Order: sequence, then structure tokens, then C-alpha cells
Amino acid sequence: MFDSLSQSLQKVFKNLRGYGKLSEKNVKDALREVRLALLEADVNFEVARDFIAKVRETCLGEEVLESVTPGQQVIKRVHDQMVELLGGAHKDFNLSDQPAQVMMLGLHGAGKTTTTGKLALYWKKAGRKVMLVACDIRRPAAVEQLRILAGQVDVPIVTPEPGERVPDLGRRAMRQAVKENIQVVIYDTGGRFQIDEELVQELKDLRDAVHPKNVVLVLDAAMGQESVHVAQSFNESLGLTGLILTKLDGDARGGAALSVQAVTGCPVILTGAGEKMSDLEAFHPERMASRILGMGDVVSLVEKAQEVVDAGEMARMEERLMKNTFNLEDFLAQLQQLKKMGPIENLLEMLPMDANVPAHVRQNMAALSGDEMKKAEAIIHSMTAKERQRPDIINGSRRKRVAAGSGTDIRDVNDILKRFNQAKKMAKQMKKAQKRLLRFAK
Ligand SMILES: Nc1nc2c(ncn2[C@@H]2O[C@H](COP(=O)(O)OP(=O)(O)OP(=O)(O)O)[C@@H](O)[C@H]2O)c(=O)[nH]1
Ligand SMILES: [Mg+2]
Repeated sequence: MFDSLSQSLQKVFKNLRGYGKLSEKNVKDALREVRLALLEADVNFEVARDFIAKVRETCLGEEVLESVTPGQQVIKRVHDQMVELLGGAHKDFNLSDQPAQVMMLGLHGAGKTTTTGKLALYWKKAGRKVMLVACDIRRPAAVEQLRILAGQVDVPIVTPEPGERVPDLGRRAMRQAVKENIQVVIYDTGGRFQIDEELVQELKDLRDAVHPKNVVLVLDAAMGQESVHVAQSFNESLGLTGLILTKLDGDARGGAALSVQAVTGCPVILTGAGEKMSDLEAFHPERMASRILGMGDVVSLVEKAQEVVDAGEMARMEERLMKNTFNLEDFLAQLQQLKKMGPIENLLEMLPMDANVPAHVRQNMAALSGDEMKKAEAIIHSMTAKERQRPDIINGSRRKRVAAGSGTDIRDVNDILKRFNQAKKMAKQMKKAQKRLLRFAK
């Protein structure tokens, strides 16, 4: 979602790094470009203006302009301000009540029901007992949708009795939750195309019946500036405790997602980037800023990997990746693990942009379908142990033999070797970028 913003900011930064010394004018020019990039990405006008004013203030001091790496210093200030803009430290739900309650609300199609299911899975994985309550009683299909999701993630659900009002349903669900030692109750509520009195009253009635500590607005990040207004008015009428941004996998410009926290003062807690139940991520301002500024989000990448990939295998792979000694066997293992990690496009977005991985390489990495995977396996298995460890010895005649042995074409063998070299290159660049990140963090 933040691709084009990311690219334009990196262009500005590249220029900055080029200067040995920076004048005030250099800094001002660069910040003007940063401001344009933010506006182009649909960041709220006032938010962008304040952002630049704050960065400028910290950038024109002597210790920046006179430092050995003035460009780097300016980039660091932009990064720090971006972290601030996104809310500073990571915020979490308040789960201190027994049971804790989370009320989900938002406009029609924002992703409330889907995210309710995702949250149930998220907490269930963390070892909590979760219960869902279907409070969207206007549409029978809505109750059914939540029932299916509850079944998928295997958590209990309370649904409305005929004629039951939402506050009564909420109270009944709470009594049941207490009886069953449930730790988190999540209420999925109904949406509208726009905020109206009736909707607000309905939500207030539920809130006042069950007193949830978490009143969470689900916001479609692809809605643009409109989502900022939506968040503002829900916040004014209901007092939100947090936000969840959905559809970050879309191709919207993302600026609204960056502004909404600054405008409402409500923390973004989680983000959704996909329709699957596992497509939910904790929102960490620091990591998001790094990702947008092209420093990559290596931490989230590793966390994601740890969730689905066997830990021992992961550690081994990481070590070899970083040592840059990985061979074709590691490559195959890597491909298999990557496949387990879900949509590869999402993962590649977390890699440092300045790892300079050309678009076609990223696509190449992503393009291994199930059949290609089988081919790759057959090819690598047809090599001798020595060849797998030292791919550089695989010359023309060896390639021919491997192709015959694996029932593939010599072109397929070449293709796999090419991909292997690209992966190796990518690992090398990741290592470099990570080193820079570490230096940067100091
Ligand atoms: N790509 C993508 N799609 C999402 C995401 N979250 C939700 N969706 C999709 O958005 C559509 C609407 O999601 P719902 O969860 O039904 O939205 P809702 O807020 O409950 O809508 P109403 O109940 O009608 O008010 C569905 O098709 C979801 O699959 C996301 O993070 N990424
Ligand atoms: Mg719904």
C-alpha cells in the first residue's frame, strides 16, 4: 500500500545522501519534496504541514548540519517524526476485565465481521478463551457469516434469539461468558453506509449495557481521506479506544492510514492485509515507519516466519542466509518455508527497499507455483551432493545430466540456478541493509 510513497521518499533520501555537507537550503528543499510526497500519498494536508514543521525544527540545528553524515541525520529525523506520527509506542487492547470485552464497530463493509474472526484466532493462538457475539441482527446473513467464521477458527458464538434486542443479547452473552470462564468476548455489530443517529444510538445502547473497555473502530484503509472523517465522528459520539485498519493489501495510496491516528488521537492497534483469518498483524509504529522509509521491516518478517516455520529450521536458515553460505539445499528449504508463509508479495514488502532488489527479481521469487515447486524439487534432488553444496561447478554437461535425471528441460535447470543466484544476492543485500539499520538505530 505504501509503495509509491516509499519510492518517492527514497528518491529524496538518495539525493540527501549524495551531499557531503548540507546547507539550510538543501534541507528545506528536501523537506519540501517530502511534503509533496506525503500529499501525493493522500496524507491529510494539516498532518503533512505539521509533520514537516516538526522535522524542520529538529533538522536545522548545528549538530545536524555540521555532523559527518548530515544526510543520514536528516533521514533519521524524518524517521523519528514518522514514528511519532504513527503513535510512538505500540498500543494494545485492555484485557484486564474478566472477561475482557471488545466491541467492534464501523461502516458497512469495513471488515468488522472478518476482523472479529481474525481477532478470535489471534487470541485463541495466544491461549485465551474467546467468545463471539453476533450483534448485527438486522441482516440474518450477517449472523450466518459470523457463525461460519466462528466455526472456522473454532470458538463459541452467541447468536440472537427471535425478537431479542441487541443490549439484551449482549447481557445474555456476558452471563454465559462468565459461566464458561471466557476470557475475551468480541461483539460484531452492524454497519451502515454512513454514520447516522440510529446507528450511533444502537451502538451506545450496547455499550451502556455491557461496558466494554475496548470500543474499536474498524476502518477500511482504502477509503482515503473519508476514513479520517469517519474516525473523527465515531470518536466524538462514542469515544473510541482504538482503531483497526483493514485492507492494507489494497493498492490505495495509504496516506489516510497515516493521518487517522494523528487526527483522532486514537491508537492504531492492528492492521489487516488480506481476507484469510491469519491476515492480521499488530501495528508497531517503529516498524511501519521503517517499512515506509524503505529500511525494511526485518523484525516483522522474522516474527511472521517464526509463527509458521519450524523454529530450528528457521534459525539454521537465518544463520546460513546471514553467513551467506547457503547452497541449493538451503535454497530448496527456503522456497518450501516461504510457501508456508503465505502471500509472498506481502513478505517481500517487508524487505528493505534499499536492498535494491529489482522488481523482476521480487516477482521471480514470488512466481513459484505448486507445479514449479515440484519441478524445483526434482531438479535439486537430481544433483549430486557436491553439486548442491557448490552450485558453481554445475557446468553445461552437468546441467544436461540433471535435466535428464529430473525429467525436465535444460531451460528449467538454468532457471532454477538463476533463481538461486538471485536469492543469494537478495540475502547478501538484506544483510547489508540490516547492518545499516542497526547502525541507524544507535
Ligand atoms: N483484501 C482484504 N479484504 C478484506 C480485509 N478485511 C475484510 N475484507 C473483505 O471485505 C469485505 C467486507 O468484510 P466484512 O467483514 O463482511 O465487513 P463488515 O464491516 O462486517 O460489513 P457489514 O457487516 O456489511 O457492515 C469482505 O469481502 C472481506 O473478505 C482485508 O484486510 N483485506
Ligand atoms: Mg459484518
